[in-house]
Amino acid sequence: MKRKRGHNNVRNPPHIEEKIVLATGNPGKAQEIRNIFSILAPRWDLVTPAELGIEIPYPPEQEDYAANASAKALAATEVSGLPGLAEDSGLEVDALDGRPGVHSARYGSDDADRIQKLLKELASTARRFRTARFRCLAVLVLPNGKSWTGEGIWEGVITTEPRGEHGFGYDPVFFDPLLGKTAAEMTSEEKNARSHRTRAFADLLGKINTDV
Ligand code: ITT
Repeated sequence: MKRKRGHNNVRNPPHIEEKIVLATGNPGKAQEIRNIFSILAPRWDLVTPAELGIEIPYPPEQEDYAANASAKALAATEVSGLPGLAEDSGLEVDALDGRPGVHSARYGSDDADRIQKLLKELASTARRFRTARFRCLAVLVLPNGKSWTGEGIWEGVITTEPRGEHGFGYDPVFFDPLLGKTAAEMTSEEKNARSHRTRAFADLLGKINTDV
């Protein structure tokens, strides 16, 4: 008998009534991802490990965003038995040959320390050479092992001092020339309309939707 495309259980994306574990320990990220999904896929039910009362043993960091995102999503799936959604992201500064990149979270002890360290490293770099981008790799893994990956980037310039109160991480020093604001000066709607994270999840959802 001929099998209908899209009716093979091994390949199907999560059912909309199924919970999906959002595998992140970063509250800023978690909030943004929930806001992004409320627009892109409002029927997906994202739950954090804390809400499920489980702990995810995150694997050691690797040199590769996709490998890190897959490892986080897979760990969430293995512990919960539910689909796991994760992303790995970072800030790539051209004058620093792409650093801190995949190691952005560990570049300093907290957000303020990371920003000060970055501004110090760039102290003698002229504005036109302060170009940078955020990169995000998003992964969804199903309990049967099937997975999809999406990628997004957001181009900008590193400022000489922090500006703005919103967002998290490097947002106060990441300036978007098209909007004329740092990411921390943007409303969450403005940031989510442009960010690497939105683009990565839109790319991921597009691949899932067309993988029938
Ligand atoms: P999880 O692994 O638990 O998700 P994490 O913060 O450790 O959280 P990453 O390893 O992916 O996540 O590190 C990403 C870092 O890159 C993050 O901690 C920020 O410092 C920075 N970053 C990524 N996206 C950002 C954004 O939208 N705004 C500001 N900084 C961002």
